[in-house]
Amino acid sequence: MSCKSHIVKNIWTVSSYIFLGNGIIFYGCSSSDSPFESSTGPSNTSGTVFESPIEFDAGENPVSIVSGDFNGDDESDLVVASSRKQDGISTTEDGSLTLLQYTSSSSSRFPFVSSTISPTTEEWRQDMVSVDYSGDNNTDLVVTKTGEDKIKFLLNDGSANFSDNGSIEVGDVPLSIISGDWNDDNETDLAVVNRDDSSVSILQNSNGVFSLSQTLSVDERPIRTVSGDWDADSDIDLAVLLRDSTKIQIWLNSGTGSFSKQDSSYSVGSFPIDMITGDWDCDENLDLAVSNSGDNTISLIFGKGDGTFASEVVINSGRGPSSMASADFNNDNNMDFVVGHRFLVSTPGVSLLTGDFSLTLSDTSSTTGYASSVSFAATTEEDGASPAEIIIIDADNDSKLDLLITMPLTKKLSVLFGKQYTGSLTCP
Ligand SMILES: [Ca+2]
Ligand SMILES: [Ca+2]
Ligand SMILES: [Ca+2]
Ligand SMILES: [Ca+2]
Repeated sequence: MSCKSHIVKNIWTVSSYIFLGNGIIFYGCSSSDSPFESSTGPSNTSGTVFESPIEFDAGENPVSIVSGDFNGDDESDLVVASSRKQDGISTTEDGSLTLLQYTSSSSSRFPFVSSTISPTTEEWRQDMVSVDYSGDNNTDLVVTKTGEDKIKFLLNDGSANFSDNGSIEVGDVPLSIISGDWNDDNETDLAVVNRDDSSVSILQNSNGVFSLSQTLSVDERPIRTVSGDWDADSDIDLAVLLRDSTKIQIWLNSGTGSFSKQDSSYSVGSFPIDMITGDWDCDENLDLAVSNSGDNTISLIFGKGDGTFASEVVINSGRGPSSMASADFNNDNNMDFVVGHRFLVSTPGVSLLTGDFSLTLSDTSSTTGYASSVSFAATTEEDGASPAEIIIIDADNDSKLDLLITMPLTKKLSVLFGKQYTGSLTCP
């Protein structure tokens, strides 16, 4: 189907649509960049495992979301970044940050008070991390200025007031960023995935000032990196997801924050979108999971604890899997997966970009260890809308795990309180 035959929801056409979900961008309309096409609409199942969505305004194009205690009251707050508008007209609303501060005096079940941090010029803030990089125990923000090939530092004064603390150049089109202490000096460092020059920039922190310590040269189109101690030698290693070669490269840390590429790489499915890490089977070896939007699967790649991984275990995810999050909802010491889905619903002449989300529960009687996924509505919108990023928290302290889902098309943060499962976020 040619691009021009699509009419995407509201005013966006596929050719101008820039999907800014969770570190991934769909540009233009080549077939490999188009969202998965489906003939049936999104799920309308709601109010069963999770309560029906409650939605809050979250900026012009909410994509990435982080939590952190930004005002020093020992409660977690949230920041949602509006990445870049989808109609091609840049304004200063691009790159705005919506700060949601936990407020104990609020009677709301979602007791967060919203305010907006606006940049002075339009910015493409594709991804961010919340971290105390300056060492004063206040949680700061580091955001990608993806259109300018830079990383921007926003320093927190301790009362959730953020000031511009400069920027640093990285590679071409920095799509995603993670933090960790690569050289074990108790200062938080950064790793930035640069999609268009196939590199990962390693930035080391010295007294709150960052410098480029290494540039990892990877295969084409890196889109995501995650960190963990893959070889159990107490330093933090990296895994890099490569979209075009559909594989994961492993980079082990020498202990000083210098990374070396391992000979073995690990295949994933077609058109991978997101990668997360965790210990899926609770054997104390960290594992990886990748959503493959081209073949509607999740690749589970189990770590052996020696820096190597087993070949992928493939589970079915339902159509157009993109963002992922994990927790043990059913308390069987195997992690379960929440997956955001996005797809075009195509009928003759018209396509709607939409989506939903799903829960895939562990099931020891299954050969893959997982039951079939069950889909739910992520929004109250009749046509659905495609989720960007998902985080799992217990927002109302009832021990049932809740979901926060950013919805760029509807400009909302969707909150779904857990109903059925008292779960845990990590292994026991
Ligand atoms: Ca460090
Ligand atoms: Ca290691
Ligand atoms: Ca494991
Ligand atoms: Ca489970």
